[in-house]
Amino acid sequence: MRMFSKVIVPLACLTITATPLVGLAEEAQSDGGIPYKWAPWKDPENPMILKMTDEKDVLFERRDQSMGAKREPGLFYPNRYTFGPNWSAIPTFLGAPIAQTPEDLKAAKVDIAMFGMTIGDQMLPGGRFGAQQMRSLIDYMSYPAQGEDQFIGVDIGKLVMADYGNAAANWMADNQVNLDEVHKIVSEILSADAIPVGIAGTHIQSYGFMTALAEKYGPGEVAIVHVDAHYDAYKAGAGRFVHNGSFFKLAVEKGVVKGSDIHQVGLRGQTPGAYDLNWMRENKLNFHFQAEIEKNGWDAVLAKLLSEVKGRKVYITFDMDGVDPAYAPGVGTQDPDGLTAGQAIQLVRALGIQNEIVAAEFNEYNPLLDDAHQTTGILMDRLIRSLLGGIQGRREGITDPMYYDPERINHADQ
Ligand SMILES: [Mn+2]
Repeated sequence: MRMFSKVIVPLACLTITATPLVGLAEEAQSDGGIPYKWAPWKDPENPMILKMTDEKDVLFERRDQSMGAKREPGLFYPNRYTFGPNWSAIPTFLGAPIAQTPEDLKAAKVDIAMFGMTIGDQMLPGGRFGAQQMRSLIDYMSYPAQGEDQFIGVDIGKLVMADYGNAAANWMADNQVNLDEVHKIVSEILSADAIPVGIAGTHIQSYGFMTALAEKYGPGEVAIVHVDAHYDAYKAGAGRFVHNGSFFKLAVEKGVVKGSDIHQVGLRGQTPGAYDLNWMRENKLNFHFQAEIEKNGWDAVLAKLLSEVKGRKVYITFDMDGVDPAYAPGVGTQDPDGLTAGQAIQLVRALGIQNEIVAAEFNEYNPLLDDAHQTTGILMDRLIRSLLGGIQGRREGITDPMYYDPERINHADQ
């Protein structure tokens, strides 16, 4: 069973309660809120639980593709031109061709399946628009899935990439219901032995990644590298089982991951307080606060982080607010200080070289708050490309995460 289903199935069982509601309808609700007779989303048996609707959510219904042109499984190239920027193309992630099903991914032996996420769970909302924005960046570097990494000198175009479309999100429902679709799409991509790279949306979706990875590999088999200003193991539910600042707490408590699998970097801001920091210690999270970077220097912290995860399968969950807002202003929860753009690029490249990357996502981008030059979006694009550079470098036999292309280090040596 999928982990999240375990959470919501009991709620669904409690939804056919028309008869008991009659008896309760006359009673004022204990919390002073809307009486049950006017609040079908409340469970009279448990005032802490919101009921989901009994109706099928049409937003998650998959289209019957047999109505379209017949085609064999494989990649679909939507564009007229072989080369050129996205303003002369039907926009896709990195200009990659389109895959719609796991069969497409398998038939084309896809390495990297990028998909957009559309959950809007941010403090300053707008993340749901990030995926489409990333396909349409006003950026010279939007050519079809290619480009030489200028640090290690490998061509990311050697990877077989696909744009796997978006994961839908019900923008009016509680965002917890949207996690099923993230779980399903990550699972589809994993079933095709491709690497899911989730783009945009908000950090709650990490829960759907972790449950899908736990199903495939077993809980505790994947190390998580978490770049963020925030620790995301907040004790308070804020009215929910899980939200974009608390998903690690639920994941550890439900046994989806072990605390010691979580490796955090860039933490700062006004939290955690003593209670949550103690929880992080008790559960053996590997956290690297910005304070550690300031005290010991980036190189030392990066080396420590890399040694912690060496030899492990890695899932990267990259919150754009982990980067200094000087480089990434378009986020939902801004916090001054943080990683530089260069440090962030180095980190994902090094992980791509050193580790078997089993999944990655780059989230919390809010295009409504980005600057006019889409600085945050363009950095996120470069982070994705740098990760792909590292992955391709590893495939070409590069083993040192600190490797640099000699031709790009010193022209005098040539
Ligand atoms: Mn976060």
